[in-house]
Amino acid sequence: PRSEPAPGAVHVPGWLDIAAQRLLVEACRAWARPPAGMRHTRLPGGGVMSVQTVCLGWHWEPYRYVRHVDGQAVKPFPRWLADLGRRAVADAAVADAYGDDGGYRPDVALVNFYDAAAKMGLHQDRDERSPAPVVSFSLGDTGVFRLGNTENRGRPWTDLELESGDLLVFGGPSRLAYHGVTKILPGTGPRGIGLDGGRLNITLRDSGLGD
Ligand code: MD3
Ligand code: FE
Repeated sequence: PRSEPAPGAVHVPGWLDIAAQRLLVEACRAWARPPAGMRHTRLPGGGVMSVQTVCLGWHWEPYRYVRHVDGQAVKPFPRWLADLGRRAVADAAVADAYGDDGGYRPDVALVNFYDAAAKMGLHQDRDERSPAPVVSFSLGDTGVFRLGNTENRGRPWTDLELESGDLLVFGGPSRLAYHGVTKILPGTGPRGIGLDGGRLNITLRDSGLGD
């Protein structure tokens, strides 16, 4: 089952089976540990995000990518995660924006953890210097995801529930759409993936910064 909630945005429910979800949760647990572990991102305006984030490959420091956080090197972006992202883009059949020479080559992952009260306001992801798609994997409790338009934070938007195991790929015209997470539905995640409450989301991106 595949749906296209907006041009270039592809949703594949249940793309990750329970075994794959369990492996990703286990990987997130290791990535979350210090040094350069999971934290609430501080915004330049003084706010603090309710979501907690750990970055691989490059660290997202609003609003740019850097290699270090608190003086510690960012954890590496593993090859197996790039391979998973390539399979995801191929299965979703979204143009990878690289032409025919090898496919999607992400070098950054942002891992977001949402407790029952966490939200993410509508925003655009404009800090990557590449037109390549963003790949998102959802794990644990269901999140209500709002996909807006490319012009502003207002309507039209489409709300969709992202469940554990779902794949979303944002390419083409959707790449610069406003989007956010309006709420988490506690107690909806599956048993057996090693996540006891809350929602994890992993996004893969190409920073466009090279090595
Ligand atoms: C649509 N994360 O980390 S993932 C983010 O569920 C972020 O944690 C949300 O937005 C989360 O920046 C949403 C889905 C997603 C990610 C990137 C997009 C949707 C997108 C970029 C463009 C359009
Ligand atoms: Fe985003």
